[in-house]
Amino acid sequence: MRILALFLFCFQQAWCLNNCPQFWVPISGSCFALLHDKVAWASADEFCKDLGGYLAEITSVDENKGIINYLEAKNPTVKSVWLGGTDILHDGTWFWMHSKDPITFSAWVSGQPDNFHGENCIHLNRYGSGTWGWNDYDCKTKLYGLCETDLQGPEFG
Ligand SMILES: [Ca+2]
Ligand SMILES: [Ca+2]
Repeated sequence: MRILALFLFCFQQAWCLNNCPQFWVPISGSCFALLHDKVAWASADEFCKDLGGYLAEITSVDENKGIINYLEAKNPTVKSVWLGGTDILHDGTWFWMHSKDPITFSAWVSGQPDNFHGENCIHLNRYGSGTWGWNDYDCKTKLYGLCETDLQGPEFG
């Protein structure tokens, strides 16, 4: 009975949502997983959806930092990942594909986005100096996809 009460109480409380699915890691109030295969942006988007998530939508400096720390600590050979941002509808108007929200927080590297030869998809990239930043890139380029999904409630037996 107590368990049931806790479950019902937790059901509508955001602070009760503190679990990530297996193989996903909690970062800045959300869950993330890295695809271990390099694919084009649209394919990465599909894989993330099939896994119950979506391509990562970075909406704060803390989230951006947390993801960079995770990549450097756990996947040091991965220097570039697809994010869920695109300007595929209108060049220069950037939005997140899953939420459809306009991109307000951004971490573009200096000089980007430049729409070089018509680039419409955002990746998080580590540059030679070790600096991380966003760049608009050719959506057909094959990169690792970074998936995101929401925190989930505790499991009751
Ligand atoms: Ca563009
Ligand atoms: Ca670019």
